[in-house]
Amino acid sequence: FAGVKYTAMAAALTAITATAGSAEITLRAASLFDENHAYTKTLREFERLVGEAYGDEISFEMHLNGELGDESDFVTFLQQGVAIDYAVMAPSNMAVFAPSIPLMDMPFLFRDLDHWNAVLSSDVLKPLEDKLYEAADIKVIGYAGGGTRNLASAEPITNMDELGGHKMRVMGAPIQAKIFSAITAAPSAIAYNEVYNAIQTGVIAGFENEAASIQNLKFYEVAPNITLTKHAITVRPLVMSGKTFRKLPEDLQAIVLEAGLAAGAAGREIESSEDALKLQQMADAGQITVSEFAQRDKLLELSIPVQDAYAAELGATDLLTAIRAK
Ligand code: MAV
Repeated sequence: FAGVKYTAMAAALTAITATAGSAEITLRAASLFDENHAYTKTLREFERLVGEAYGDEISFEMHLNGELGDESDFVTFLQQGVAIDYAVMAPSNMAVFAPSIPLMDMPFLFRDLDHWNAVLSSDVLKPLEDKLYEAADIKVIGYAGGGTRNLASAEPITNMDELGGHKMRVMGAPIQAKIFSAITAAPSAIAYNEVYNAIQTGVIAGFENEAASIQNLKFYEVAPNITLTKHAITVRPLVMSGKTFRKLPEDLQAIVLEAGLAAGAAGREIESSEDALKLQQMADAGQITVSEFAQRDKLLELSIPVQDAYAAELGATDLLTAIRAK
């Protein structure tokens, strides 16, 4: 991995290049996935919209398939203003730089897709965006996401008994580990690009993820049991490095903000509308076995006090109340 980072850093030195006769500004993005994933489609839509509005003086580069590492690498790049200029990111993978940002994707935050939609089409998350910009110099320019996260495991996990002590990977934010501990699992934070191997070698027994990513990265090969805990509907900010954003001409900044909102909305539409279909495709192909979780209400009951305590610790109790009230 050190090699990857070194190359990425070197590439960064050629960041915004000016060459007579060619595009003057190059914006670089990274995706964990190939062209079929909703995140990559979101990023492509952003390219299309910005390109259309700004013309020939801009070009784009995209690093696919996790070529530049995973989101914990991307967030460092964005914070430092090197290697990439924008990406779609899980808030829980930005916790190192902004401890409050994972509030927007903590498990059991949204009741359903309508609630999630109401939150994302309001400005209730703005205080968290401001904190991210202040603490990490990363600017939210739109929101993608819309996948429902479920448990994926080597063996079936269908009730509280089977969940007790279940060794599973969670994202790096402490609130993720706290909630999965509260629901009695045994979580550990492992880098996303090590999850497949960790399950294959038995270091962990499973993880949790949404259909689009399970399908794109073939996680079903090692974790074919999907339990419909439906514990999260993903909120995935489309973010730009503040260092990049401030260097852009003003007219381009306005275009970027508008394109970010629109590309995010398009991405949400794609991922949320394809979610059930992707689960079905994997089930039909014999790649996964889908089970209900017998006591989902219990999971919710165990999680709420942990959410409350986290919000209180951040001084964000009013914000959590406002999100719940949407
Ligand atoms: C899924 O691939 C996405 O939600 C992505 O944004 C996350 O980083 C990843 O899961 C993860 O669990 O880290």
